[in-house]
Amino acid sequence: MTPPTSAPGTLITVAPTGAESAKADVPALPVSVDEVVATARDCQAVGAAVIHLHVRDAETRPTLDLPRVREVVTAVREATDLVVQLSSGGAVTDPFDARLAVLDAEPDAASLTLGTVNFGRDVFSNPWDLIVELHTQMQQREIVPEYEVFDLGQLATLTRLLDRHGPPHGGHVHVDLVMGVPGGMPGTAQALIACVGQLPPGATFAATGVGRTSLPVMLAALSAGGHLRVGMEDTLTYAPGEAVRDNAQLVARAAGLARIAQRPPLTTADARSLLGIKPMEAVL
Ligand code: KMH
Ligand code: ZN
Repeated sequence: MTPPTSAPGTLITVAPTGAESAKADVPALPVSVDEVVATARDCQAVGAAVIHLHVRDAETRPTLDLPRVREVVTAVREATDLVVQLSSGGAVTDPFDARLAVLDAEPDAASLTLGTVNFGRDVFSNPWDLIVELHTQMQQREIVPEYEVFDLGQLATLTRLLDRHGPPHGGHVHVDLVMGVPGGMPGTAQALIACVGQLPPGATFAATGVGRTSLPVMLAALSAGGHLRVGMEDTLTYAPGEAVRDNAQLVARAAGLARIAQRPPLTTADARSLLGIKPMEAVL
């Protein structure tokens, strides 16, 4: 495909929490409802348009408990205009039925990983039947998927999925390349360009570089016309020897680089239009 090099602006997604880091190890990680809302507000103020949410329980552990998930979705919607994207990936230990059930919380969008991948010493399991179930349930519930790709071959799965089961709700295909996970593709410009060449026609992409691949992936994505995902789910070190202060610090850096690339951060309204998500006033 032709890379979308003339993309007018940059969609910035913040992934503030994830399921992997412990609050005890990373005190700045937002885990309570109040902390997630504060981070969401701060990140929107410096350029984020989408929030990718993993929810924690009162003991700070990752949870897919539906009332808790709904509480966080509602709180973020009340405090911000951000597109609310729930993780359907959860933690590597989460069962498939609980991962599917997060769709009951009626987010604007949800992540949908396109294949099983080694995840450090764990396995992030995403068999074909689960992929199809998530895709078709999101079509029926009018939830926009963000297709998460950890390896090149998962883009072939995306093409097969769209061929067999039709386009996602909203009609637009948006992919997030999650790079640098130990077990997945490396966080390099070469790997990113290989993926861009395999995107379905008309698709947009964002890229996320885990850990120390954050900056090279961000720069490669901007130069290839892509969008950005940053946050403490993926990156805990701002510079060698310097811990990330908070999610807004990462979003502000991404927004600054996007402006230097003359592709400034998209507003939340523009992000909804790009992704095929209904306007905010239609959600509330
Ligand atoms: N926590 C990882 C095992 C997603 O949010 O959809 C999976 C993940 C992907 O973070
Ligand atoms: Zn995630």
